[in-house]
Amino acid sequence: MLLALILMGLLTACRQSPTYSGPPNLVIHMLMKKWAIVPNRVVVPQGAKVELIVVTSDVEHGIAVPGLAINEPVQPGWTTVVRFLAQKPGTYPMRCSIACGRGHDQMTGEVIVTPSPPVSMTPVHK
Ligand SMILES: [Cu+2]
Repeated sequence: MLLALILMGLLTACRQSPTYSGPPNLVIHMLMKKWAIVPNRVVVPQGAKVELIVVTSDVEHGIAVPGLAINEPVQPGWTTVVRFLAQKPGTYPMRCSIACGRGHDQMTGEVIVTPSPPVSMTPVHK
């Protein structure tokens, strides 16, 4: 049983998106429900350490952002925490990854990573 848990942990770690150490600097709460992702547009600046805290208000859904290597189940009664480093500017389509019923295909959105300001405008933290 313990071994199974360890193996599951390893498998989870292997398919995670680029993560980071320390606390996030952006925490975004998200709700999945029949049949929407709220908010369906998440805008983060390049370089941000992002934490998505995702819950469902009805059945099991899945939060997937293939371009950021994110795909995690979101189960009733549980909170799914997804961490990623917003490395590359762009628009990343987001969708539900678990067939949840009639309106499953409507459960879409996007994560937008906006370019960071020019180097000269970036505050220096050393
Ligand atoms: Cu779904």
